[in-house]
Amino acid sequence: MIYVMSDLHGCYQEYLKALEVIGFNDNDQLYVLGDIVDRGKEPIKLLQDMMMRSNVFPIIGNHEYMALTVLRKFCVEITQENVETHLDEEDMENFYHWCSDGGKVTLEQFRKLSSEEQLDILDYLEEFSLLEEISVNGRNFILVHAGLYPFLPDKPLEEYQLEEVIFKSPNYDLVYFADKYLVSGHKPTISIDKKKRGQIIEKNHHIAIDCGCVFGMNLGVYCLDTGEKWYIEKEK
Ligand SMILES: [Mn+2]
Repeated sequence: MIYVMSDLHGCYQEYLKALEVIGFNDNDQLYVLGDIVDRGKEPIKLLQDMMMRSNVFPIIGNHEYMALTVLRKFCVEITQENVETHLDEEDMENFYHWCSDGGKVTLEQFRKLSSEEQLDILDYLEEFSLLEEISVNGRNFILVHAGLYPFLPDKPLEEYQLEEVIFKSPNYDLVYFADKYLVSGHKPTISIDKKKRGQIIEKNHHIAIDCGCVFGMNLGVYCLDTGEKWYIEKEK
C-alpha cells in the first residue's frame, strides 16, 4: 500500500503510532509531504528515523527550506579568513526568521549532534523532492507540500520551481486537474473548513491532509490505494 502524511513538525511519537496503526511494512511506501521539522518535540529523531527507511519518501516543505538555508550557512567553520564575511545581513535575517517560526527546537537538537550526524541530516534534506506524481490503481496523484502557485493548467509539472510549491496553498474550491488529484499539506484543514477540524478534506479533486497535529489536533494518514483514512491524536 502507498500512504501519505504531512506536516509532522517533530511529532515523532504520533508518526510511530501511525506506522503501527496502518501496519506499515517493507512492502509499503510512505510519502511525507514536508514540514517534518520545527515547532514540535522531536524533529531530529523523526528525520533520523525517516532517513533509515528506504520506503519513506520525503517531499520538501517551507520549514525544510528555511532549516537548510540557515544550517548550511551556520555549519561553516569560522576561521581567521572568513570571520568577517561568512555571514551577511540576509543570513542573520533568515536565522531570526527561522527561529521565530518554530526553528528553535530543530536548531537546539541539531547542535547536539556530531558533525558527521549533522552532515547526514543536511545531505538528506537536500535530497527531498519538490513534488511527486504517481499513479495508484488507475487514480493519478500529484503530491506537493503547499500547492502549485501560480497555477497554470498547461504548465508541465517538472517546470514548477521550489518557491512555487512550498509557500502558497491552492484554491480548494477549484478543480485544478480533471484527471488527477492534488494532494497537499501546509494548511491545517481547520483553516480550509472550520467544520473539518482535524480531518482530511477531499473535494474538487483536492486531498488536503494536514490535520494540524502539532497544533493539538490529529496526524492524518491517507491510503492512496483505497482512500482509507486514519487519525492519530496528538499526545498531550
Ligand atoms: Mn508548510
